Amino acid sequence: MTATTIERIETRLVDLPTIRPHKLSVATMHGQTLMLVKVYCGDGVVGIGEGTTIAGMAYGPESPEAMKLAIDAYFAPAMIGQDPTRVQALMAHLGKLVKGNHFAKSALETALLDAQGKRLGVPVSELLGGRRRERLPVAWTLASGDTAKDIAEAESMLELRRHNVFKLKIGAREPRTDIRHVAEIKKAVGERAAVRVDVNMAWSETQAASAIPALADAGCELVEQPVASAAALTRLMRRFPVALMADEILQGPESAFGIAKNAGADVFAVKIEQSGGLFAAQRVAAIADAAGIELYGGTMLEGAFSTVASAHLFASFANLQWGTELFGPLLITEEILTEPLDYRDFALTVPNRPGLGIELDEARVKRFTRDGLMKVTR
Ligand code: MUC
Ligand code: MG
Repeated sequence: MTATTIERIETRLVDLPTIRPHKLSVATMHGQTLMLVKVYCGDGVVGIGEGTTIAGMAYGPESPEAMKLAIDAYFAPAMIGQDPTRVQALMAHLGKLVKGNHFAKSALETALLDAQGKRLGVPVSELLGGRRRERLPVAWTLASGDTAKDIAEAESMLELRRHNVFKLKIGAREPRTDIRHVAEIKKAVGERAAVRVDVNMAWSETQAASAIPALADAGCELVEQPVASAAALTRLMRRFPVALMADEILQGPESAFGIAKNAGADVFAVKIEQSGGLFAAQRVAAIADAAGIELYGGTMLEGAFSTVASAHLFASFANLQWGTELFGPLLITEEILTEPLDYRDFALTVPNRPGLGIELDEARVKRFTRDGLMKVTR
């Protein structure tokens, strides 16, 4: 392979509206901001990565703006002149220079893998060990905040054959009100769809202990991150006839090991950004497999680039017992790709072209890009 180096890195913020308000226990989203990063290499190959958060900084410590700043000021200067083909070595080098910043690292690693796949003529899934499946089941989140609207949305998703697994965002209201909401939705969809909930850490341990049995009685099959701490989640384990899933407490391989060691979850929601990149997320999955913990492909409500990067990774997992929730691009009103992703028959098709296998529609994205395109060059 001819030697090449990284010549230029560009970042930009793209503000896109959502199809409806998306209500979580931590915030209500009306739009989504994508931090897109382009890595230009000397051999003419360009890789694209994405960093996205949920409701700015309401969900976690990073924001799209902070990712952009971290890349412009710290990561990019350290990457210029480096070999982009040694992805893991370069990411390890950056890991020594910059602590934390998992989301920014995930965006950069995605861009490097996209570039390397294009360079070698293989999809990113093949750089991760090879895909084991071409299509991934995709859950949809019902989060309008209104039971009747959520039921109508679920019905239309079933009619379209787009989703038959629904995750309900609860935790902002009294548990009693939320339980009624879940029961009504499950009653409406019946056996046609699975219903799960995500509490986003809103409950105390005692609230969780009294609400989870009622959720199980209502037909809910999975409860995601009901409480904030790993210790409390561990104490809730094995007490209810419903699976418990870790999300926010899963911040990469070390935390995964800590939870697995204590049998602290039935399921891991693996997210590439929260894990600190695709390789870190792969290690999280390996820990889960070794511990007998089941796997679910999570999302940060990402746009197409991070969604597809996640899809390449999840397609390579040995186990993916709970499917995925890679619906982020469908929550956004605008198409940012030259060719839309293929969502049908309750699944997403993993692109099969080199790299991520998707192409940014530059003209379209330009309309939504915040002013000021920052360039860091040699
Ligand atoms: C989360 O907490 O899992 C995933 C789906 C959704 O609606 O929010 C996200 C984040
Ligand atoms: Mg969650």
